[in-house]
Amino acid sequence: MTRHVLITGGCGFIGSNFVRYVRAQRPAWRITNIDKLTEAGNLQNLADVPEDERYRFVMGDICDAPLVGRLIHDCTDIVHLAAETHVDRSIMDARPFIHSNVLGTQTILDAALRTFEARSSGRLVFASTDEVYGSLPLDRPDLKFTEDSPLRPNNPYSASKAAADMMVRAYHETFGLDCVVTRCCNNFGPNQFPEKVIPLFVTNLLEGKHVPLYGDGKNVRDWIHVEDYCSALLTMLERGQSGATYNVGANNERSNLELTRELLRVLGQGPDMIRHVADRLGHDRRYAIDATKLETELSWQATRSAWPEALERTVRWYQDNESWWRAVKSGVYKDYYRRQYGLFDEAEMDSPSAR
Ligand code: NAD
Ligand code: TDX
Repeated sequence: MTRHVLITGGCGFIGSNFVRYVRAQRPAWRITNIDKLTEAGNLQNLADVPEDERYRFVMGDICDAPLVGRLIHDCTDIVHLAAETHVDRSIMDARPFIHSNVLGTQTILDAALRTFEARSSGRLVFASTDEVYGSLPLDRPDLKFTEDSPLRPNNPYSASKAAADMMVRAYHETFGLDCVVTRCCNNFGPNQFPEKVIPLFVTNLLEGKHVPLYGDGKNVRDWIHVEDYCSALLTMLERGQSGATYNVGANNERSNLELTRELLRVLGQGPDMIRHVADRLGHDRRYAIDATKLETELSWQATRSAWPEALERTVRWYQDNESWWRAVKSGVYKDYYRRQYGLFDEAEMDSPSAR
């Protein structure tokens, strides 16, 4: 049977790259993409993907149980990426994070359970994050997160992802639902919403603006190119062990100051463009991923993440796609969607009769 994958959050950064990746790698597969088109979700990210028998877009909220049930009924598998994803926003208001990340995941799990159990087939791949492990100290470079590290989320975003991650585990353990959990490090690449550090800094520099570096700039992140994460997602969908959790990383740790200096170098600008600003509350010091399990059990390798090439390619993408990020930054697409579709009222979504 031809696979028909439900991708949630397919209009976001990773989702849109994954839609394109699956279409290129598995041309026979069908894809349905459900996305609510939040600030980070953008139909322009898939402007080059026509809707046809291989690809369908549905604007909707993953908390809408009847809609999600209908969509899953038509699908063979789910890659669940939809989420509120920006840590700073979660510090300002945690509620949407509980709605989409926790309630949304539970809605997907219940619908998957009903449909896949009745059919005795169907897999759910869930994008958790390395942030669920909390933070590592800067003075212990020997330490990395393994799949057995305790979950110690430190901000509302990572706490909501940890809750969802544990719900996925519980549905596997309790009901035997075929699930795979992936915990990946920081992604970079094309079509990333410019509230995340790399596209924010690159586009600010292209606009002649300063870049706001939080705190002392010594916080460390582990960077993977989004195409490598897409290949990991596909690998886990096809060959991951049911019930397993896999870390995904590319051994590419950099402090934020090192990252900023690298971006300034690529764009030919000087350190005077850095503005040291107040630190993020509860700012995790260091993330570092040990991806040995995925590499050895599933023979997966990161092949597109090495710096400086991968970072230079990414900067070039933003240079070549100025109209995309200028429109995103000015909110032009949001006005378009508001006219075209009408915006969802969160309260309405809690009601099963909403649709
Ligand atoms: P993103 O913010 O760019 O995209 C998220 C997408 O989900 C958007 O298109 C948004 O409209 C959609 N969405 C949000 N709430 C929804 C809802 N209730 N119903 C339907 N759609 C909804 O995020 P991203 O960076 O592409 O991340 C995708 C997934 O990967 C997330 O689950 C995130 O937690 C995880 N992840 C991201 C990274 C990273 O570095 N970007 C690293 C590890 C894990
Ligand atoms: O303006 C900024 N200045 C700054 O110094 C921003 C936006 C960020 N930073 C720092 C904070 C972090 O140490 O850069 C680092 C990266 O920040 P983000 O891009 O916000 O990513 P992070 O908080 O590390 O979380 C990301 O990786 C894990 C994604 O946003 C999550 O969705 C993913 O789960």
